[in-house]
Amino acid sequence: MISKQFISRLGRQSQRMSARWQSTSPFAAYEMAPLDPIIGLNEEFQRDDFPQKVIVGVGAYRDDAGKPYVLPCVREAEQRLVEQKLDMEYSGIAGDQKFVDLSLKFGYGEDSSALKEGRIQGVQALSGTGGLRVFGELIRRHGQKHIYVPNPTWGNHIPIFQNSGLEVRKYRYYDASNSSLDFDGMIKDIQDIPAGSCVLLHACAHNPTGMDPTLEQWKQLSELFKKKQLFPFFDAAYQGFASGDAILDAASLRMFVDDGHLLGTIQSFSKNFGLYGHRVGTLSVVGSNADEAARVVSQMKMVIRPMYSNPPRHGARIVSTILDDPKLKSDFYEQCKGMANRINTMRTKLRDELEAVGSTRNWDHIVKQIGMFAYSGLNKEQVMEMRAKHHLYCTADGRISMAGVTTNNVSYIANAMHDVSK
Ligand code: PLA
Repeated sequence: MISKQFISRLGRQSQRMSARWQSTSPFAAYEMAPLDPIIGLNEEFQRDDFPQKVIVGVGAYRDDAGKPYVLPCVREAEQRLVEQKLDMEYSGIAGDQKFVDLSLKFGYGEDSSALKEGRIQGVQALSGTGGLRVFGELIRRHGQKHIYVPNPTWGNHIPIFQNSGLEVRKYRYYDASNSSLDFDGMIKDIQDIPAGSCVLLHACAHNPTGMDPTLEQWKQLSELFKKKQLFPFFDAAYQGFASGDAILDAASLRMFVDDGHLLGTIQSFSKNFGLYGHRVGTLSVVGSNADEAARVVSQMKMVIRPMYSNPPRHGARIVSTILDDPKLKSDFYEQCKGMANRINTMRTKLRDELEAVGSTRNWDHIVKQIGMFAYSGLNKEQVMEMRAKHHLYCTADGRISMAGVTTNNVSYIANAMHDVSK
C-alpha cells in the first residue's frame, strides 16, 4: 500500500525539481513575437471594448449585417456530403484527385488544350499559403535562388518565400502619387530580370492595390516574359472577386497558357468559395509535356510528405461536389457575383460618404480599384490615429478590406478617414 506520507513526499520532491527546471527552462530566452500585421489585428480588435469598433483588416467577406457568410451552395454540398457518410481515411500526399482535376478546369478552363494534353498537373494544397510555401521550397530545391514579387504585394509573400530559402526581389507595380498601376515602371523592371528567374504575378484583384493590368497590358507582359525567358508564377487567390465572374477573372492565366508559357499557379478557394478555415487550394504547373508535369508533381510530393504528410479532406470534397454538379456550379457563380457586387456597391458608398462628410481629397481610386481591398492612400500615422481615436482597424499600409464595409458602418468609416486626412 502506498501511504499518504509517501505521496506528499513525492509531491514536495517534484515541486523542488520543477523549481530547478524553471531556472533552466529551454524556453527562457524566447521573446514575445510581434503580432502578424494582418491576422494579428483580430487579436488587437478583440481586446478593444469600444462599442462602435470596426475592423476592416483581414480579407474575409462579411454580409451587409457584418456577419461571416457561408455560400448557400457550400451549405448544400455539405449536406450532401453528410448524407453520404463518407469515410475519413487519409488522403493521398497529393490530395483528392477528383478535386484537383475540377480545380484545374476551374482555373485553366474546361477546354484548355494544355489541360487536355495532360501538361497541367498539380496537387491539393493547404490553400493559397500552403501552395506558395510548397512551390517556394520546390523551386529552391531545383535550382532557383530568388523570386521576384510586385512592390507592394501581399505581406505574407515575403516571409513565405524567405522561409523557403529564396531571396525575394521586387519589381515596380504601383504609382502611389496617382493611385494607379505603374505599368511603365513594371515593364522597365521586368526587362532587367535575369533570364530563367521566377516572377510572381497576381492573376487578378491585386492585393493590396486593387489595380490589375488591362488585357492589352497582360498581352505585353506575356510577350515580354517570352522574350526575356522568364518563369511566370500566378497567385490566383481571388478568382471571381475581381469582376464577379470567375471565368473572366482567369483571363490573364489562360492567356499566358495559350501563349505557350510553362508556368506555376496557386489557386485558393478561401475567398471565392468562402472556405477560409478549411484550407482548400491547388498548386499546379504547366509543363512542356505530360511526363514532365508528372515528374514535377512527384517532386511536390517529396516536399509535402515530410512537411504535413497530406491535406485535409472536407473542404476539397465541398469544392468538388459543387464544381461537379451543374446546378451547384451555377449557384456558385451567382453567389460569388453577389459578393463582388456588394463590395462594389460599398466602394461607391464609401467614396460618396467621404464627399458627404466634407473631404476635399480625391477618393475616386476607391471606386476604380477592384477585388477585396481599397488601397486608401492613408499613411501609417493616419492608420494609427484612426485606430487610437476611432477604434477603426485596417492594416498599417492603409489597406481597407471592402468586404467588411456595410451599410451600417460605412459613414462611421468615412468619418474616421476624413478626420485623420483633412
Ligand atoms: N495570396 C494572396 C494574394 C492573398 O491575399 C492571400 C490571403 C493568400 C494568397 C492566401 O490565402 P489562403 O491561404 O487563405 O488561401 N490574404 C488575406 C488573408 C485574405 C491573409 O493575410 O492570410 C489578406 O487579408 O490579405
